[in-house]
Amino acid sequence: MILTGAGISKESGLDTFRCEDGIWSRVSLEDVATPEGFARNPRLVHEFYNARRSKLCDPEIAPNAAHLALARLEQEWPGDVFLVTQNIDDLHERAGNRNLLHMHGELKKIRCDACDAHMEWVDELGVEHGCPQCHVVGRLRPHVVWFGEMPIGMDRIYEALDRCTLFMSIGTSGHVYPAAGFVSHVRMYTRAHTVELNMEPSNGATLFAETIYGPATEVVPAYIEALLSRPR
Ligand code: BJW
Repeated sequence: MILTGAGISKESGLDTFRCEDGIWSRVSLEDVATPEGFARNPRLVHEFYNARRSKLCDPEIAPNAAHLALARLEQEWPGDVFLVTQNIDDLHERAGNRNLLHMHGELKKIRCDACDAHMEWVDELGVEHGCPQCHVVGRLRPHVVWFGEMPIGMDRIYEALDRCTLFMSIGTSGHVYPAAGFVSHVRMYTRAHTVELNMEPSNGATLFAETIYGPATEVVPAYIEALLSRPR
């Protein structure tokens, strides 16, 4: 089982949240990543996600060596490989992972708060847009999980955590729950090996049996290569 966070996409040109130059150094999370912020100022929130969606669609943004290594793992590992990402970008899909869950949603999807329709969306979104299904205007929102909202697929995630034999956490600072609590869950309920691959020790670094630090494009491919070439 693999958990990824913003750090894995940093070398693809996408910003992290809590690094010195990260997203939360420029905008307030209360304003753009809470349902209350969206209710207060939907235009600001749309602007924030429109800019990130447009950047994700820039042809220069592509999966890096770490994403590609995880896709290779899914293809070549003899058992199940389940990838849970906190990222709303689609770089894991573009790299080739298929057994994948976006627990904090997807930037290229939106949903309607009036009729709950979900749809693909790569253009700008605004308060003036009507839902293509129910035609109510102003109730479309990014399909992302904000603070105070329930992350997606938690039942499936905890089932996978309960039966995993290896738990890898990559490029996440360990500040946001429930994802930050997965390693404790695995250690409490399984005998799985736990490993953190990150640029620096995360908030929960001491909970991992093994820690490896460096840029994801270096440490992830090396770790996957070693896993796949280990005698089984
Ligand atoms: C590199 C690198 C390179 C850099 N190579 N590495 C008190 C206690 C406990 C919990 C709570 C609490 N008060 C409130 C809560 C709950 C709250 C929470 O966790 N708050 C904390 C801040 C305290 N959580 C929630 O509200 C969640 N919902 C919830 O809990 O529902 C109830 C529930 C309970 C139990 C079970 C189930 C449900 C929802 C959280 C929603 C998070 N949403 C966001 C924004 C939306 C998506 C978006 O716009 O993109 O998701 S916040 C933001 O943080 C985003 C990310 O997915 C998330 C995690 O960030 P991530 O990925 O870790 O990024 P960074 O920037 O923090 O770290 C990057 C790391 O990479 C760093 O360590 C770098 O060193 C490293 N790095 N370059 C390798 N090249």
